[in-house]
Amino acid sequence: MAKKIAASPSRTKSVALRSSDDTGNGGELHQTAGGSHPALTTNQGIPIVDNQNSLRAFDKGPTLLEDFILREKITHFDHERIPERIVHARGSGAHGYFELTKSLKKYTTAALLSEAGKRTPVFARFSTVAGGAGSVDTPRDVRGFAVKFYTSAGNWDLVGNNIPVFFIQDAIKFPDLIHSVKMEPDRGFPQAASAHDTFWDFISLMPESMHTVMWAMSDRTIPRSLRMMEGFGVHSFRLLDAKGNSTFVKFHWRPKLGLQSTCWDEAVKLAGADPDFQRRDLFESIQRGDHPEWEFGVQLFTEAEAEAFPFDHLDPTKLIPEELVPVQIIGRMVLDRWPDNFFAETEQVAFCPANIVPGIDFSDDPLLQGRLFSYLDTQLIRLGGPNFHQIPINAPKCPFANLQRDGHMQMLQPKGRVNYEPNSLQADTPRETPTTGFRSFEQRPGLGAKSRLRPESFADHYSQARQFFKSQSEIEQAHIAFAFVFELSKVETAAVRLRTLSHLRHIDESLAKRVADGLGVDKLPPAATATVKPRDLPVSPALRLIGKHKPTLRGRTVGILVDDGTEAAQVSALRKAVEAEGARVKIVAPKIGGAKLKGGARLPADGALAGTPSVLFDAVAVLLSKTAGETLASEAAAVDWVRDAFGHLKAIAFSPGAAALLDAGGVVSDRGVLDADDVAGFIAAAKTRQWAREPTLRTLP
Ligand code: HDE
Repeated sequence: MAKKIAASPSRTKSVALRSSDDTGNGGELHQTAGGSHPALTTNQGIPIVDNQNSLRAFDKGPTLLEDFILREKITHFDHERIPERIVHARGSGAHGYFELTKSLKKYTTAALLSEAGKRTPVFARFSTVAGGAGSVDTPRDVRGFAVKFYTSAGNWDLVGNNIPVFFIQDAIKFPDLIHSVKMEPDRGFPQAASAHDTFWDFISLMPESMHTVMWAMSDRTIPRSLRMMEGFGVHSFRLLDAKGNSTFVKFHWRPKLGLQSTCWDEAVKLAGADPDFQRRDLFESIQRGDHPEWEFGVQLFTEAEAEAFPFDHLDPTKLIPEELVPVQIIGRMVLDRWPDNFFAETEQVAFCPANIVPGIDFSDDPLLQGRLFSYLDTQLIRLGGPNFHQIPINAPKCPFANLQRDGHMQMLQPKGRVNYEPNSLQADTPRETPTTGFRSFEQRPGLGAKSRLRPESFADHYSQARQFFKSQSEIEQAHIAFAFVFELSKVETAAVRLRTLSHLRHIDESLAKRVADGLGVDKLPPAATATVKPRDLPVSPALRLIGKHKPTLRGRTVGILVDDGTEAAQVSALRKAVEAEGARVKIVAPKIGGAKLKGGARLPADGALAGTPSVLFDAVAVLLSKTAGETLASEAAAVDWVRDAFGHLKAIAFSPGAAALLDAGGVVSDRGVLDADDVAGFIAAAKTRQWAREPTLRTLP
């Protein structure tokens, strides 16, 4: 016979306190070692006596169907997942506010854009596009940059990306694009990667994708942090004034910390070292009060100005260079609160470009027009019915009322007998607001034939791709060439590689040659057929990433490798200087318990060497005694630590005792490798990557 085991730790250790009314569980508190807790109940409010054992017919006997507590708990668990987003499944979000610093009253009636100083609550979600919800944070991928503004006139969703253009011109191609980049259907891999045959097969058959592909192969798609990337609304929108006059607008987000990307090798290693690298970075920065911030900018232009652009601004594969229409900064966004619950907020937030407020309107960009349909449709399947707007994260923070009723998961209990309009039976039913309600721009299009034709003004697929490449610095051009070689080297079908090269010839002949060389292609294929001959547009330095890097350590992290015998004074001098710059220090030691510094004090570690590679830091210091330096020179994790920091172009401060380890890691002297006593020199070097080092250690195409 089975021995009777105490059913529940909380039951055996606790004393149940009955509230005075004794009719429900609400007043019941259990006193446990941890303090007072509300009573554990079923979803029907029935107090649970034992949360450790299911109800069985007899000792070692079968479980009874009658156990409604077990069935409720397991059933709820079985239904805990909802379909993940078909794109942008992997994402991290946070609450904050938008503050208008410059009024656009002249152009728009939108309250959030007209009262300088006004703060509007926001929820922002950043995402990768291709990977599943459980995929890693650092693949090469476009990042989503979606912001829900809870304005006083309803919710406005600006659902953008971290690059200003898109792969396709017409919404009808979106399922094809996404199918091509996601896992291949027969084999179910690769996860979160564009480096495979189906993506490049599709792309190389879509000349319109070439401009965005250039961006995708640039370091923009391997950002260092979500706090260090730009955001773009991509499409043109309209601002409408009180008379209904329209001004076109493109929206921009600019990170306060400047732009920064990882090196490709670093991004790959980060995927293993910390799959949640960017989510953790966002979480930790908010938790410690170092609130991520972006400036909000607009490019404003009239219809007549748009007519004179050398491209069609309604084509989402084109951008408007800042040199042509400057970006005016009109506000800022600060993210200052992590969600209480990831699922309830970040997972259930439902963005929709069709959520727009009076004073803003859509343009006729055919991609935007398709999106206006897609997002509501996807939420119906993802969140299960038409009442998802009642989920707290999606509900407007201003009053909202209409006569829509019922449906799955209706949470509201409307009163009265009237659920139609017009009506006369109930005085408090909602009515139209003719003066302040949402109005569309009164467009009077000259009617052409109903057709499925692309406008001729969308036909130039190469000029802006060429402009982008020519506008990059040498380092960035080399990285783009490298990314093409890397991605195409993963493509098994030689014809697809050649077809891609045939497009690159229109963008830049030298780029095509470099990529061909990197792939081992001896003879370039003929250039692809171009409907419109590519033109040379003026170089636009604003398109550079490195140019937008700020020489700052703010928001960055410096890793210090220590071991027994490390000089305490050296650690504290460095820590002081790094923290004074607004950066953090993390101590890494062979053991998590830390190291016994010279003089005897133990310095606890933030990470153990084996699990805390240098890819997690922006700059590093190796502060070791001679004995420790020599011992660690034969420890692979330590050798990799310094080799990678050097290879990823980071500043390295070192104590003389670290020499043997630096030698083992192939670290050679350059302007970014500094004596730890030169604290000022190290801080200056740590504010940027050591670009001059790159050609000495990596063969770039
Ligand atoms: Fe999306 N996109 N998209 N997209 N998109 C979705 O909506 C879609 C496009 C973007 O953090 C889906 O709620 C179509 C451009 C972001 O929750 C879906 C087309 C841009 C997010 C959808 C596009 C975006 C999405 C999937 C071509 C940048 C994540 C889940 C017409 C301007 C939002 C969801 C979040 C999400 C459709 C193109 C950005 C399926 C049909 C262009 C940031 O509705």
